[in-house]
Amino acid sequence: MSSPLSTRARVLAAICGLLALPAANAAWQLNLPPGVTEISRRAYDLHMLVLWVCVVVGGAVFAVMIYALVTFRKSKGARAATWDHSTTAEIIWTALPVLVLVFLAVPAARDLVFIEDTRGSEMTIKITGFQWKWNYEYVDQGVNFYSSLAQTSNVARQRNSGIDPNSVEHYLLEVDRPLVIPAGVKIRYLLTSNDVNHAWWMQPFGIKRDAIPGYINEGWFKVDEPGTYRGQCAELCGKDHGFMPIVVEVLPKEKFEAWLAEQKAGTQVATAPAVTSVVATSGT
Ligand SMILES: [Cu+2]
Repeated sequence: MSSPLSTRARVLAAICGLLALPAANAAWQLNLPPGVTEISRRAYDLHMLVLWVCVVVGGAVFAVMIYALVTFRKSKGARAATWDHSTTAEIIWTALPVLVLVFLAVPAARDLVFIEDTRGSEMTIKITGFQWKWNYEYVDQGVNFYSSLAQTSNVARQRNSGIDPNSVEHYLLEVDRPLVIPAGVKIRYLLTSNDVNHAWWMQPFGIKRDAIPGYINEGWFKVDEPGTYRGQCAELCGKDHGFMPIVVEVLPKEKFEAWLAEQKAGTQVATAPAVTSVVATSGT
């Protein structure tokens, strides 16, 4: 049995917990992050618009429902309605949702067209999914390389490695060679796969598109802020699906040009990948 004092203490703790909720929410990142591209920001704005429309519709429906429940109670003398059909009501409850959907379809269609419009891109990168790595080919520059899970993560993930994954920086979100792109440049990507379905998911860019063998999907992105951005394969593609992250390094244009020249000077064409890749051990 708990004493009144401990009950009071528990209530106090609960109140403190509730007060701490806003801070906790920030840590949980409950909402969709706005991302770093125009595409992701538009997706975020559309998401917020739809959310607020849902809030208004939900609020209105519940308000009418609660009003009806409270006002038309039998105990207050209300009688069941005698009519069973109202053309006016049917027109209203059909027309209103149609109007809401049309209102939402306009910005949604506009954003879809924007996302698909690859015109005016200055550079093309072909992205190919492999079990379990990515290949990046700078189509017009003749640069081509594979991007695999970083050794630090790969070693730590092995059974009995004795390494605490929490101690590994960017665990399972680090690669040996990131995709390097220039900031502020519209880049068109061609996406395909060499074996099974993968998906190139760069959440900060607002991109999640399938890489399908025999098909080429197309899209674009433009990142204004230099930095390192991380994503993952988002299509269950086999036993090492969780071990083929994506890292994109966005460099200022001059730095990118220098990097590109360096790549062209070096041995840029990668050799064919080993079937089992660098993650070819037991640890699944
Ligand atoms: Cu995959």
